[in-house]
Amino acid sequence: DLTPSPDDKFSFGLWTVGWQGVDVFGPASRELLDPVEATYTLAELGASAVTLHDDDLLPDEGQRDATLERFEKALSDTGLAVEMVTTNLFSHPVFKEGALTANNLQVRRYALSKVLRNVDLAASLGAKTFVLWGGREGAEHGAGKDVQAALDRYAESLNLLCAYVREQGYDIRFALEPKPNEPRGDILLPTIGHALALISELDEPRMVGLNPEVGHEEMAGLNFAQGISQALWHDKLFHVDLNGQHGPRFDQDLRFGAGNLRGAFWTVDALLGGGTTNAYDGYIHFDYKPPRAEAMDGVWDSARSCMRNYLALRDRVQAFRADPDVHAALDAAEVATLRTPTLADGESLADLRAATYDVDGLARRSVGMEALDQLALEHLMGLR
Ligand code: GLT
Ligand code: MN
Ligand code: MN
Ligand code: MN
Repeated sequence: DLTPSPDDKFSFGLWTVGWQGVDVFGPASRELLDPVEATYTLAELGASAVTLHDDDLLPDEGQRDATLERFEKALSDTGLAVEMVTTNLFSHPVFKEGALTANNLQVRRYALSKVLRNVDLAASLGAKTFVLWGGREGAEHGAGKDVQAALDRYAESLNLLCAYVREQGYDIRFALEPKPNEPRGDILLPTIGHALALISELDEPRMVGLNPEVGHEEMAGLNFAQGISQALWHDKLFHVDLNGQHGPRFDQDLRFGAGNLRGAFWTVDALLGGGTTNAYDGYIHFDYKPPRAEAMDGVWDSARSCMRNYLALRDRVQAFRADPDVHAALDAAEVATLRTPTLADGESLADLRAATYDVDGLARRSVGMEALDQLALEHLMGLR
């Protein structure tokens, strides 16, 4: 059944369907979408939650209370949750040279104050995840950015934010979203791996995890399914941004399933645990941009398709994992054998060194990977 249900925990950024199509070459191609209207429509389509930047919902300080009241009514009318909140630290020209890691001290202080205010909003809306995407944290030039100082300031901000959340008693964790480039020429924390390494240097690493985005890792030529599997292994997959991308080029933010469809199959498999019991249990969050050429009908079609494609792929992945031929192929490929420690209990390295190995026979052995992968493709193509 490809109809979204609350158990599927589908979630959309208000900025996704709300994107007006402004790009580097032209102005908006669509009217402004009222975020409260968007919330009602997303609920009708089958979403369980929405996410937002401060500025998506509350661009106008004078309207703040009135808009919040309308939005909270929409949440209670629809039963939708706000599961994640994030801060716009990239649109306003004040952030043109960075936000939390800008060279300018006043900009950094302003950025941190904007985040703090938004953490309070997140707590009041019940969001448990707070995303930080540092699109403007980076550089186009060499000497203009002291990268080591910038990382000190990134860590400082995160440490202050964690301490603040703890002091306030908020039930919130932070999730860093890596991206290699765009809008900055080179962004700090460009990949999952870079972000994981920074987290391990923080005062309270347990409060900070990741919000990886499919397209961002693929822009860097990386395998998203492998990346989020490593994040799961570190217990750091706090959240996810699903979308589509055609290889290394500008950030396309296609609807989920478009672009690298085979990658999307393995992404869903990885979220479900990739044959292990360590699965992702958060919201299935879509962060995409309805193409600029579409009118509003196309916007809602693309939102529907994100969920439909996820459900279709989940169905294919589950059929693949349940197929007895796949089980046999997994055995032939010795996939489960990798779970056996290399040195057995009670053995010493001397035992391992003293053993004899049939090196030529091992070099000639079958690995069965093509047969296994073909089964996956056949499930993906609907041949099985
Ligand atoms: C922006 C960016 C996304 C981030 C959002 C969170 S904003 O649209 O392109 O990838 O997830 O700040
Ligand atoms: Mn994103
Ligand atoms: Mn993106
Ligand atoms: Mn995006």
